[in-house]
Amino acid sequence: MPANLSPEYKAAEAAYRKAREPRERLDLLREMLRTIPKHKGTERLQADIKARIKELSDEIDISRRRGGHGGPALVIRPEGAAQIALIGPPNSGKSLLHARMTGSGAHDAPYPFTTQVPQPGMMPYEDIYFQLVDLPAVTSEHPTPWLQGALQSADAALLMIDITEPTCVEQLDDVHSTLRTRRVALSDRWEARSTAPDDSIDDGDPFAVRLPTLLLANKIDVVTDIDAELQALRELSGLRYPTLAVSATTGYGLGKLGAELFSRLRIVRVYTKTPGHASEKSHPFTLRSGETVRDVARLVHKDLSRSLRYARVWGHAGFDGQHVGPEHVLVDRDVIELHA
Ligand SMILES: Nc1nc2c(ncn2[C@@H]2O[C@H](COP(=O)(O)OP(=O)(O)OP(=O)(O)O)[C@@H](O)[C@H]2O)c(=O)[nH]1
Ligand SMILES: [Mg+2]
Repeated sequence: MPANLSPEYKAAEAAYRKAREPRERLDLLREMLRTIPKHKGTERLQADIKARIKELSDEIDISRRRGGHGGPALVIRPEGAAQIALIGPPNSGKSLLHARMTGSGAHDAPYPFTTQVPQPGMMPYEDIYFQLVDLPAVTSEHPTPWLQGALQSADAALLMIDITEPTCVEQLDDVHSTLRTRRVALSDRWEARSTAPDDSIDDGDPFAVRLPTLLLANKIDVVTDIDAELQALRELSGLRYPTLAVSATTGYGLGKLGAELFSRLRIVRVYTKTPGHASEKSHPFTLRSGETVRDVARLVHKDLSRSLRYARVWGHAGFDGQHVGPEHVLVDRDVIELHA
């Protein structure tokens, strides 16, 4: 991390790291370029920012043009409680899983490189949705230039492998090294995303992507001794990702996927109500653990987060309509009434 970065620049960079919407990210990149102190020590970072601005505006442009002509987009706008990227070697079953969990009709086929563009779909879990994004295979044989851009908005990854594939460990190595060249790191740690402005994770590289990852050992329907197979995979690969044994064909293990994502991402559902009315019980806002009344207000409307005075909360933590301030931390299933 270059020395002497101004507080203004650091704030822009922190906002960029937090932002998920492609257009908002582009604005924040421009803000970073505007505020970065222009001296020798920041030349590399300035060049990186310029390159990223170019890349992202191209991506947005291509998406717009393809979208405009009925074609698919390369940058997927996040929707639902979290955006989850489906990644893995060719032919591992990503598209079949996607089709099964989202009803997307994603095309699967018994040969590699079937999927060429990202395909979003919504996977229901209780009263919320996760957005699953099906992606082309990750492999050094057939690199996808826009992959890093597509992964920048993801909250987590499902790393899907075909456990019956004899070269599965080599495939995993290849996935990791291919991602590394794109500055994408998969992580077995799911701790909360940091929002501290001067937190220098990723060695100060604002463009590195770090995705908490759940390994899906797929095609388990073909395996006789599941435990032995998973154990062998762990020993041979040395990987420590949390793992689910699944079958995209039979559905085995997939009933656990939603709950797994919900708890690992520490999703918090909050229901809003207007004074004198029952709460809107079917459409929660989704937050992450640690977020506050003000964060809900921001989701309802940008202006509301500024004019917010207090909220009343009903919930499981013993709250029964108590008044709380904007910085009050909410828990899952809280019902709140916002007062501006
Ligand atoms: N037996 C079995 N076959 C599966 C399972 N999941 C997927 N398949 C088959 O594996 C093949 C590849 O599935 P896809 O979903 O196209 O795989 P993909 O990972 O999307 O492949 P690419 O898009 O080419 O990277 C298809 O013939 C699927 O029917 C599974 O759980 N069990
Ligand atoms: Mg596919």
